[in-house]
Amino acid sequence: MKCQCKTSQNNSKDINPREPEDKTGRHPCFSIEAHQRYARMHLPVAPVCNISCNYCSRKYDCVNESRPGVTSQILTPTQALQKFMIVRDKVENLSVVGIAGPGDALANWGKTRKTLELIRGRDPEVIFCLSTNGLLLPDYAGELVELGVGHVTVTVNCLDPAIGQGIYRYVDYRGQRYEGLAGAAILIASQLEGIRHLVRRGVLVKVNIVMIKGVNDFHIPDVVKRLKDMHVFISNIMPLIPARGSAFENYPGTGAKELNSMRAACGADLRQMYHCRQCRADAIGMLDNDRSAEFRTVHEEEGATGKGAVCRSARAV
Ligand code: CLF
Ligand code: SF4
Repeated sequence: MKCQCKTSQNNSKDINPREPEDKTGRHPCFSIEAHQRYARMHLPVAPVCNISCNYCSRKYDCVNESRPGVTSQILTPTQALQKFMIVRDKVENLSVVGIAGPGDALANWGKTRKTLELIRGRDPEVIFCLSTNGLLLPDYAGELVELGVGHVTVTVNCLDPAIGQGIYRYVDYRGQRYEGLAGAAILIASQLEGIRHLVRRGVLVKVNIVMIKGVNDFHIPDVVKRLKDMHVFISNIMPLIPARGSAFENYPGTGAKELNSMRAACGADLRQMYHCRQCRADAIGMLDNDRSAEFRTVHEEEGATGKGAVCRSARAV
């Protein structure tokens, strides 16, 4: 999906992304206007995942590819802070720090929390954002609020475990692995409970939905209606990218036309995101101008996991 915007980093000279104003107005994913003015950075501190989505594949990184969830390196919280300080100095319109994998932010809670604490200690204004599959949201929603995470994305592909069993291979929960209906039911119940908790506490919630032809596409309008009733802020219906090596590798991808017509139909119920770029777990910059390559060597020289770290593809941030 090629962006048509004519924006560049240069139009950021007159803004201070760290001024305390309307935070959502400075969040490039939650606000269409903000995506033309502000930058975000992802810190890849969360390598592990606690579920297995059929559209996800663990691949080694390739410097030539830019796929969702992929990262060139995994950072420790201390390295993440160092990278943030470097990027903050160089990307003057940086407004958001997000944790978006390459696994699940909450499945790596110790590292995620430490990273947020370290950064907050150095920057009281930067907006915190986080994406998760939602399995552990009921456990950590309260702490997220206390840490000042005001924007959270949860990937909710369906509300019906019968559909979910075709999307999730397994769910690891409280020390046990669940497959099929049981796993999907646990995941969906956790997602909904977690979203309710966040909304009650004033967190803006975005829901990502991966549109998979013949699997959940017919069900998406019902999902969006339910999200509206739960006061979710925006939904982001994303195309399936059939990742090599994933269970869905031979499934048809979702075309732009059918994707946008689904978004338009669902737009009658809930605000829709049209400008998602399905970015990497180490993305840096404006959504249409990824600058992660500029900063990639920063920690490779200092002993971070480096190239070859486990990464995920086709994930839904
Ligand atoms: Fe990152 Fe996601 Fe926060 Fe944005 S991305 S954690 S909400 S700061 Fe944005 Fe990237 Fe799309 Fe995600 S364009 S994949 S929606
Ligand atoms: Fe985990 Fe995300 Fe991969 Fe799903 S897509 S298995 S939530 S890393």
